[in-house]
Amino acid sequence: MLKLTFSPASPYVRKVLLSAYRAGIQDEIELVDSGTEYDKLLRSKNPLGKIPVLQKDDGDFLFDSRVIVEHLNKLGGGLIPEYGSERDIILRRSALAEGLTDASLLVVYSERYAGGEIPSKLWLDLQIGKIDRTLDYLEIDIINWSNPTGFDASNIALATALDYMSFRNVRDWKLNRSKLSQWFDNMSSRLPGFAKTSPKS
Ligand SMILES: N[C@@H](CCC(=O)N[C@@H](CS)C(=O)NCC(=O)O)C(=O)O
Repeated sequence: MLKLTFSPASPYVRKVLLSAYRAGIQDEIELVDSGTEYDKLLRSKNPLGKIPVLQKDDGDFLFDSRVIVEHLNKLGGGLIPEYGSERDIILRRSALAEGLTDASLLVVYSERYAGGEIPSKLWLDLQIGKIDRTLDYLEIDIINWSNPTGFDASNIALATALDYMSFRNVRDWKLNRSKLSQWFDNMSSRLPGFAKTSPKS
C-alpha cells in the first residue's frame, strides 16, 4: 500500500489524488492524516517541510507532487505519455498549471504569514500579475487542451489550480473568461474523484 500525507485543503495533495483516480490506483493509496505520528514521519522525509510526501511500496519516499505524479503514471498510466512531443506538451501545460497554484498559494501565505502586518502590496501584485497573465493566456489556449483519450496530468493540474483559486477567493477567474469557465465546468463534472476531493478548510 502507498502512503500519502493528507490535507483536505492542499491543492498539491488533491492533484496527486486525482492523478491516482486517473491511473485507476486510488484504492492502493492510504491517506495519512496530518498530526499523526506517521504523518510526522512522512513529513520529516522532506527537509523543505512541504506536502505531499508519498511512501512507495518498497518503503522509499517521494516528493514533490510532480515526482509523485510521474510515479503514479508508471504504476497505472494514462497521465503522461512516455515519449514524444505529446509528453513535452503535457509537461509544459502541467508546469503552467502548477505555477498558477504556486502563485495562488503565495497570495494565501502572504496574508497568513504576515504576522499581523498588512501583506506587501508589491508582492501581492507580482503574484496576481502572474495569475492574470496565465488566465488570459489560457482563455485563448484552452481550446487545445481537450484530450480525446480522457484526462491527462495537465488537465488535472489545471482543474485543481482553478478550483483552489475559487476555494481561497484568490481571484474571480471566471469573470470575462467564458471559454476557460466552460472548460472547467465540463472537466470538473467528468474528472473521476473531483467532487469527492473537493477542498475543505
Ligand atoms: N512544489 C511542491 C509544493 C508543495 C507545497 O507548497 N505544499 C504546501 C501545502 S499546499 C506546503 O506544504 N506548504 C508548507 C510550506 O510551504 O512550508 C509540490 O508540488 O508538491
